[in-house]
Amino acid sequence: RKRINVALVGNPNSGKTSLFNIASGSHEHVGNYSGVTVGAKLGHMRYKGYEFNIYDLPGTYALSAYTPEEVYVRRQLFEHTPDVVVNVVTASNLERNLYLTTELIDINLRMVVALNMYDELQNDKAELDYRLLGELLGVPMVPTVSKTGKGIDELFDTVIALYEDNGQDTLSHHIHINHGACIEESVGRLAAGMKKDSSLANYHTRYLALKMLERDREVERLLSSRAGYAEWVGLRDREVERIEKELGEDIETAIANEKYGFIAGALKETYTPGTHEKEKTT
Ligand code: GDP
Ligand code: MG
Ligand code: K
Repeated sequence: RKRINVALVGNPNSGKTSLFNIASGSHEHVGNYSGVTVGAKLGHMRYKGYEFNIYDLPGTYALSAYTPEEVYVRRQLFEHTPDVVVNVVTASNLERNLYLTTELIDINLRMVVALNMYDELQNDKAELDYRLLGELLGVPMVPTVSKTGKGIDELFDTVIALYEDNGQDTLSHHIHINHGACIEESVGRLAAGMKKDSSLANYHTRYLALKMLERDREVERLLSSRAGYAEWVGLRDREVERIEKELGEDIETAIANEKYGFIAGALKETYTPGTHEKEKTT
């Protein structure tokens, strides 16, 4: 029996625990509550001859290293690399939820997006060409309703397909979120140096370069023992200065804005707001 490790990653209240419960037959508490210790719940499921270990990770809006949740989720993704990440997003609030998706794309893990609360999107008469959105982001997308179990089979069919798709990547195509010429130039320069370091062969250097630009403490710690570190820090400082001067905003804002711009562009092509949002804007 093949065992597939699946990590549920998503914003708070996107329906991760509901999905976890319905898939694994668990009865974890669902809904708004805070103050619980940061940790993962492990559940099990059997489906189509596979054994799934499902990890319900804490909710996060991003993968920077600011909150305990963010640090925890990142460590889980890097140190216990799941076979497949299920990014649970709220389909009725894509603009915000897809930010985390772009950060997950930067890490370059095998991933499927569960477009959860799809019932709310449909009730609102909004329209989403999720196949095209998935193509634009390079990630397969499956509509789900965790409360009722709708779409869960399709979701795990996709998990299996991704798992079995060893190296062929016919379902996903590993796009890079384009952060604009100014930032991409710096990413390229930093990544080029890191690529020469064979001890980083298992890492996605593009991601490390991006996080170096953001002055990410966890990535700095990871790189600090490498021979090239002092050189990379020097290069990073010069590149950050150049970017901030050119774009007129601080580096983190600049990178976040490019991500939001990418999302807005993709949604413009694929999403038609429903009655609720139209009322709001007229
Ligand atoms: P988590 O914070 O990501 O673990 O989210 P929860 O599983 O706790 O769900 C948050 C709230 O959304 C709960 O009230 C759920 O009942 C509700 N919910 C979860 N999935 C769906 C869904 O697909 N559709 C709808 N309408 N509500 C959902
Ligand atoms: Mg939860
Ligand atoms: K919750």
